[in-house]
Amino acid sequence: MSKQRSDKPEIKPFAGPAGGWGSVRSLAEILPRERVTPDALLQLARQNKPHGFMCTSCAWPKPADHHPAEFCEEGAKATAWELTTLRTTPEFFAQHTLTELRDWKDYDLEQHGRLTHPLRYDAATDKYVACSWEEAFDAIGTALRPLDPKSVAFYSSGRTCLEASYMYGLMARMFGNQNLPDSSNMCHESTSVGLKAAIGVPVGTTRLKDFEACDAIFFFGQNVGSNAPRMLHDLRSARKRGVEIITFNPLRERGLERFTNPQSPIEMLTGGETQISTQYHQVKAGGDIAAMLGIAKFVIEWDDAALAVGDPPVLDHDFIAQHTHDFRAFADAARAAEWADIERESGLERSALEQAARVYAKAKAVLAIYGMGLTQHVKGVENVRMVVNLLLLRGNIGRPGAGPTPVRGHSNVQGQRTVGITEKTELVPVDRLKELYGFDPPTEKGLDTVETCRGVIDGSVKAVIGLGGNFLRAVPETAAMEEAWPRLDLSVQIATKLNRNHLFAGKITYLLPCLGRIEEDVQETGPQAVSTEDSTSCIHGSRGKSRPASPHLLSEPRIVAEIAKRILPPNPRVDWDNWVADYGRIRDAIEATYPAIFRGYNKRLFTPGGFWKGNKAAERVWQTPSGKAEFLAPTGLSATGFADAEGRFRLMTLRSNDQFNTTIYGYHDRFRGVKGTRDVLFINREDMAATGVSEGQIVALESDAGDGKLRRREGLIVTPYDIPRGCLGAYYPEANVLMPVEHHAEQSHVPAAKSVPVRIRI
Ligand SMILES: Nc1nc2c(c(=O)[nH]1)N[C@H]1C(S)=C(S)[C@@H](COP(=O)(O)OP(=O)(O)OC[C@H]3O[C@@H](n4cnc5c(=O)[nH]c(N)nc54)[C@H](O)[C@@H]3O)O[C@H]1N2
Ligand SMILES: Nc1nc2c(c(=O)[nH]1)N[C@H]1C(S)=C(S)[C@@H](COP(=O)(O)OP(=O)(O)OC[C@H]3O[C@@H](n4cnc5c(=O)[nH]c(N)nc54)[C@H](O)[C@@H]3O)O[C@H]1N2
Ligand SMILES: [Mo]
Repeated sequence: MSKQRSDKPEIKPFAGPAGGWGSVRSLAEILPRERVTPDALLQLARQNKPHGFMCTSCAWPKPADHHPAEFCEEGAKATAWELTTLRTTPEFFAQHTLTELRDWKDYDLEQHGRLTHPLRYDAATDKYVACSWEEAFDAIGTALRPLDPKSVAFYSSGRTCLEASYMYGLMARMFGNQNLPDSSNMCHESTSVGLKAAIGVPVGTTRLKDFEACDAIFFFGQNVGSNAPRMLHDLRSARKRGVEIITFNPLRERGLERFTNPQSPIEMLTGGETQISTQYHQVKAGGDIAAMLGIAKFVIEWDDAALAVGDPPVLDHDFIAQHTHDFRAFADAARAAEWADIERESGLERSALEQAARVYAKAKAVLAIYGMGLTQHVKGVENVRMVVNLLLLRGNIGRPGAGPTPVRGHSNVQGQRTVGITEKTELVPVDRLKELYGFDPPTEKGLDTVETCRGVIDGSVKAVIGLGGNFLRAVPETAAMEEAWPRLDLSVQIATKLNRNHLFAGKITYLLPCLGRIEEDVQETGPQAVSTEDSTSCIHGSRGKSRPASPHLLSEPRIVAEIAKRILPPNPRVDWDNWVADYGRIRDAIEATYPAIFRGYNKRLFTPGGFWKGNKAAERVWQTPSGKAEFLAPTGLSATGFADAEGRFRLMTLRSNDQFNTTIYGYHDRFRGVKGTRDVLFINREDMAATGVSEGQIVALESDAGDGKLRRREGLIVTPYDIPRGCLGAYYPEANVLMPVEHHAEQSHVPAAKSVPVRIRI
């Protein structure tokens, strides 16, 4: 029996600002729903502060001079979600088969509360049953040892701390593979690939202090009000200084329009609010290459004209000559681009792009902030390269207030890549690992997320271990993946709450419950701290103090160590137990592996604001083959990777304001005015008329990938919305069934979740 929501769906425009009383009311709903104890309120006061714990929600940096309450609505929801007093116990599993639970919604599964015991799947009864940790680890070891290492994938989600991530990557390599797919593969991998090729580092070059030095911000495809709300404070202060914020987003996201600071009594009481964007351009999904090329075209042609008459140049020619490569090819491509093509592909008028270009040409220091709206396209890497092209034109990298600022997702997703969670050999200090641990690390490229999906479907992947996350729900092609999953020899999931991935068993299946980051983690030498890296490469210590949800939980480092001991031959140079007894020793090992980044790691662990790992591009040292920052002329104007056709739409799969990825906190997407349902199809009114559908009508979507496979999502409520023609919006992860595995970014393999070709079926 599927559980039902009590709320009746209600969809109507929301007039309020981001933040403000809406965020306070939302908290007043969430805290009682999670039935938290007063301890949770104490924990909230420790959130994102030195010696406190680092929020489990987004990766936005934590300032050294923190506010009294250094958390946002979403961060508080994440904390309450972990500290809930609700529990999912063996008694629960005795009452429900997995077949039955597969009819439950994502919300109902997680809302049932924290997992309390290690569990083994029993095929005879189709139920999970409690087991001992020893039994689980021994069985996992017995199942893994005989397998070809190449057929095993070690997935991880970006929340896992640096310590557990380092051990996990090392375990995989000692086992004999680099099959380390992670959530980053679905997220900012286009950044890691694009920025590395363009400026020699895989991460953004800016820090919080750059918000104080910029005079313009270009903002592409990131929904700050829902997904990184603490940044609203930085944007608000920038606006108060008169900084122009030029936004490109198909949707008018409320956080990008206006914000009332919930921490300012005056703003709260007077209804004061800050306008965030000074220009708002509703670019078509996949239209950013065209939009950025249009801006570049203006700036380059103004420069041509200025030089012709001896006026001061518009471009930074000294910077371009000294620091960049291939400018000419890019500039020629911009000059040659036709306005008709730019307007058609971006969905924006030339005059609108001219307005944006004027701001760019005038600004002395420009930040370019972006998120999934750029990375999750077939041309996602080119989107990122276009951001760099634009910045390079006026030397906007490597000086105060300027630079690319990708907004990372999970709280330690960037850090995982730093400490070896990667399928790519060139990102790993292979010689150092060999020297430290006396083994030959594999050099054959491992499987990323898309390749793991292919492998699960074609049967070449035989075992998947999941360190956090909800792999089966977050990936594309969810129907085929769910069908293939039971063919796995082994499925092991390490998690805090029950999710849909856990409802699909392999031949041998274990569900292992772990401590969350906010909980006290006591090992042999006493309470332990862990660490994470934020979006701006600052590394923070984090100490959990809350009482664990169950006495049977183990920490992630401990679980990894126990599996490692069962699958690897003894190695005197890696004493897993010794590491787990004192996480400071894991940090010493990380420092020994990456001495330049982690110098004095344990000593600097609780530096207010985190300690910075450094960034060569920020110093204008370009670690690229040419030794310079690379311009790249785009190969086309559209990022979608497919042609437009009659009746074919570009579907953007979106997050609501009431979810963290596949974790659904509730059914209230406040900023978009949707309450009580997630079965929404956002569509332009003119497209409704053209398709012959009416408001409130229930329709289906079918994928239109042209590969002959039927992929269908039923039951969507037609919802007229301010969205460019030809584009649709629906919520992730429910829409993932429509995404072909092969519809991914070239080079980075990020599933192209922001322009999925679909048709409406009535
Ligand atoms: N509360 C909360 N916080 C989160 C998350 C969460 O689910 N909930 N998830 C975390 C994670 S892992 C990540 S990666 C980040 C995700 O945070 P975001 O990067 O904000 O990702 P999305 O919510 O998918 O939204 C992308 C935005 O891009 C816009 N967009 C879509 N297509 C295009 C396009 O072609 N061009 C442009 N210019 N814009 C486009 C959409 O309208 C939307 O506003 O947030 C992190 N923080
Ligand atoms: N269509 C579409 N698909 C997408 C996206 C999109 O925009 N559109 N976004 C992509 C992106 S950016 C990302 S990052 C991925 C997200 O993919 P994942 O990172 O795999 O998914 P999450 O939903 O973040 O994982 C939630 C689960 O993590 C577990 N968990 C929570 N806290 C802990 C903990 O402390 N330890 C452990 N071990 N487990 C914990 C809980 O059991 C919870 O159910 O999805 C991607 N998929
Ligand atoms: Mo993400």
